[in-house]
Amino acid sequence: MMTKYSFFNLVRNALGHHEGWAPAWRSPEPGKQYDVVIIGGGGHGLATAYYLAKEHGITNVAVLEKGWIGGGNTGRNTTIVRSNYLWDEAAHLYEASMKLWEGLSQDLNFNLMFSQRGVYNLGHNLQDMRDIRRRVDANRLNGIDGEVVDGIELKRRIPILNTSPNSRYPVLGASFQARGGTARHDAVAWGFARGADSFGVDIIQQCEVIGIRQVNGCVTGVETNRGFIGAGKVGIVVAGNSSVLAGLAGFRLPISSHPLQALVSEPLKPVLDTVVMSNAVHGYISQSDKGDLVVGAGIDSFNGYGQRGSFPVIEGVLAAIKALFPVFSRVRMNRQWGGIVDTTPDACPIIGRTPVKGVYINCGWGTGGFKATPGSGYVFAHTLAQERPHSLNEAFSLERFTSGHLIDEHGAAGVAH
Ligand code: FAD
Ligand code: PYC
Repeated sequence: MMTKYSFFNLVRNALGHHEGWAPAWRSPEPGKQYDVVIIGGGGHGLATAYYLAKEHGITNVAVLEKGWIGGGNTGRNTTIVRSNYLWDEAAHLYEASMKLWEGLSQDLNFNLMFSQRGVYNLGHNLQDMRDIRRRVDANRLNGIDGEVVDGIELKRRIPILNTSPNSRYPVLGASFQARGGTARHDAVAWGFARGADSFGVDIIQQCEVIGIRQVNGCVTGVETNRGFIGAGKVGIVVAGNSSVLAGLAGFRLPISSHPLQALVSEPLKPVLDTVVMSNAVHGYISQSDKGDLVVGAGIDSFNGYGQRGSFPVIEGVLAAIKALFPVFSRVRMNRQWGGIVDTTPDACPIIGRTPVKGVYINCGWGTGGFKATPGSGYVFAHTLAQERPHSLNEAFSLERFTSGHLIDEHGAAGVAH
């Protein structure tokens, strides 16, 4: 809620005095010992800290971030939120997250600009349409909204979409999730950071974890570039850097790290009021509230930790978007960047304990974890606090890669990999 002080401060600053803003969270020096240390100040790590404090009363917590909060994939993604996954385990997890999104701005008292403008996943051939029908039916059985839209109706709803049968990528129809949409990514990091800080969580930026100390197979803390920090439990939430951190702790993960790129255009007048994705052409597009076209690509196929990708991928995605939306052919792109995504063999996350006692991991969200940010934090906080998984993340253990209980969500992943 806006206080009298913050209201007058807002007016004062709006009139030109850009000073006197109270910081939204503290910048404390690292403490000596915490009940829980979260490694990684992205949305998932910050959400975990927030729910640890809010839902479990665990506030002696530090979030350690090697750069700045939200500077990883959280601040680099194309912000698409949806919950239309095929299998029950994934559908339940992403839908729980969707329900949290629906009340999150109010819960955090922070405007996340969550906009349920709907998400279309295009079908380009008969097999795509059969898969779309199957996924929408499965979603509806799980109580998740979904609709199959044919080509004629699609053209009516999105007149600028090229549905000509002679186009390079003929469009036969799409799935549509009306409750899907977008949110402001930085605000998600900032909202969770402010919320966690208000409960007493220490958010420590410029603090890189360079070692995980253990005694007799049990974690005792982390080595950082700012010294040793003791911890009863450690949660690793570092997305593309997960294999590096697992290596420091002495175990291996079935993760491949790849660059994933995105671009934004110059701002345009409102022209596209929904989100359009095509897994087959490796491209997706929405228009931000500022007017920029937000365009994303498929992964670069090589592995790496550099937050940039290669030019042919940019060329490929822009050619695809131009074929789907000829009206954008003369739009100029303003910026391009890359993040590093942590992909697993079944395109599903890993959330749970590790071979090191007291060390827990939350990773493998790959190309699609932004939408899961609140749900992921919620279930990971439960797992850390209760030392056992929440029913929603039980199926997402690391052990599934040895037991064979995989959850193949390649079809519902927004970006093929
Ligand atoms: P991050 O935000 O990457 O946070 C991890 C943090 O850990 C980083 O800030 C990093 O600096 C820190 N860290 C790493 N190593 C250390 C260390 N040793 N010590 C301390 N800190 C460390 N998902 C969707 O659902 N919808 C989308 O539209 C979408 N589009 C995407 C587009 C692009 C271009 C990219 C790159 C990703 C996209 N994603 C999307 C995926 C999504 O961004 C991620 O799955 C999600 O943001 C991961 O959040 P996170 O908090 O786990 O990771
Ligand atoms: O998972 O919806 C998704 C997505 C969109 C763009 C990248 N990932």
